[in-house]
Amino acid sequence: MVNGMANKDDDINNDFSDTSVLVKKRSKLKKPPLYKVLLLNDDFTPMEFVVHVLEKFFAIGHEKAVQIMLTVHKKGIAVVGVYSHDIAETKVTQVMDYSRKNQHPLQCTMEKE
Ligand code: TYC
Repeated sequence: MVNGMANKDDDINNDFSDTSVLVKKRSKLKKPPLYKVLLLNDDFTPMEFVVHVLEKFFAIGHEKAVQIMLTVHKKGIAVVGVYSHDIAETKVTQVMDYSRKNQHPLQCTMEKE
């Protein structure tokens, strides 16, 4: 109360003693899309090099790296990680550049989840 006068809003608007229900609006913010980074098999890249790549660029431990490499070797392709667009793009570029530098034909791609 100011100057001995009641603010009309206190009575009219700031009063939830009626039967109204407050419903929280659903957020309209969308989650950013995620991208799978995929490793492809070929007949020439050494198995040890693929394991090394998985350890170096994807922070995957040795045993898990061997397991993923063998999945690609047997099935032709495997997901090695899921990331935001820019991180996935960076991983693909790092693998492709490093493989080319070491003269291996290893292929890495990304696709929207
Ligand atoms: N197939 C390869 C070999 O027999 C090994 C390999 C595994 C290559 C996974 C690529 O993404 C790959 N040497």
